Amino acid sequence: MELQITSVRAVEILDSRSRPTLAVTLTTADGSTVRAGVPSGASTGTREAVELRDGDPTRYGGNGVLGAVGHVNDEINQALAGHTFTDLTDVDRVLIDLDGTATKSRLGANAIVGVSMAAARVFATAARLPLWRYLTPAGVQPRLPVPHFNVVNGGVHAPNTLDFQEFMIAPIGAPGLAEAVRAGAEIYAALRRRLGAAGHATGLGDEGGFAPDITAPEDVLAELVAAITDAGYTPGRDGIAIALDPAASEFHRDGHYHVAGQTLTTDDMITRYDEMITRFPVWSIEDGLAESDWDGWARLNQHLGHQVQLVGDDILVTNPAIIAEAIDRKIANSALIKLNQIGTVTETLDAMRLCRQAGWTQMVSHRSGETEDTFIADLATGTGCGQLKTGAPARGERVAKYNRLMEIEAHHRLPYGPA
Ligand code: 2PG
Ligand code: MG
Repeated sequence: MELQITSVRAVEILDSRSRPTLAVTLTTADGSTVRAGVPSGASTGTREAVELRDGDPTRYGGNGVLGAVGHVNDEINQALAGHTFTDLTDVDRVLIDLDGTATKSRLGANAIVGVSMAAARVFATAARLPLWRYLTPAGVQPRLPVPHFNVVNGGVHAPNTLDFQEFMIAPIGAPGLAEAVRAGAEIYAALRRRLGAAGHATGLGDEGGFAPDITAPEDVLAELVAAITDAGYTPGRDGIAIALDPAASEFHRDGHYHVAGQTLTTDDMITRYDEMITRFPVWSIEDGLAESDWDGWARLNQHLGHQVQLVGDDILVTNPAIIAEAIDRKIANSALIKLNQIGTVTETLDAMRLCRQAGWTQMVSHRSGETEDTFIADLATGTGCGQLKTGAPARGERVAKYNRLMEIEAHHRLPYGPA
């Protein structure tokens, strides 16, 4: 299919944390106009593609993105407008070459990923396909992903005493997506009642989960199991499982892990996780160790990889080269997938293909700073990876993605569940 781009434009908008980000609009000669909103993380991996910020202290505390917006409107628009493309990979290739750096630091990964997402949308529109269908690789069965609802927030996502960043509930045993969303919302309501009754604040963290002043991760896990039961569901892989994202790089200092007032070694952490998965229905642990602790990750995977999913986020940053090395060194069995960590849709799909070929699972993910864009719901469905995390079943920018999944399910007959 041939498609002529006529213009690419960006404007500065706000994300869900009130920080500037980009909205990109792309138009084609046949009259299509599509839009993409760019997400932004807080607990970022050091090897992520570079998010370009202005650093001008007189605007948004230095967080403005007018430079990145300017790159879209000038250089990127000049490189794409008036040109004909046959494929998304051609557009992404132009973007990567135009930037010319390994980390997309010149034009900004935030500028590039917005254009790449918009380009994917416009190719889907031209092919008269839903976005998820356009993103489906040859030979892959699309499926509706298990939503991972982040119902308790800590770490850098909430101003509370909790060191672990994310506690998620995953309705693996639900009969379908809409029933999974219902379970998530009902358990979220049950958890609010429990926390309120125990005298905890029920204000929300960045991803819409509650942010109580609980310190020990095990105490949160006990509350989750109780809330699942209160809401009438069964804790466990046949019903509602639990997933963790401790985001351990954030509490790793001087070679040690600092959790709930304790100073722990890598092997102490592995023992702690071992005890947690014995006591609680935890099926997935993301960033259980720090991104610098590759040897620790290998031991963790050796010890627990046959029992739980061990997801690399900060350590892998959706980067195909790093994922290839991680597969080789057997340091995990799953990758978190975030478009803006690598900066183009094509490279994101490459990362997911590598995982599939190695027998690794994948979980598509939002960022803690989000827009109302629902691209990742289609990405998770189209690639058939079976897992999506996009916050609590609350707050518009999170709910938009879950709502998109419910609409896809209502209009298409697709399987549900982990791949
Ligand atoms: C994570 C993400 C998303 P952030 O660590 O997995 O939940 O957080 O976007 O802040 O990196
Ligand atoms: Mg993470």
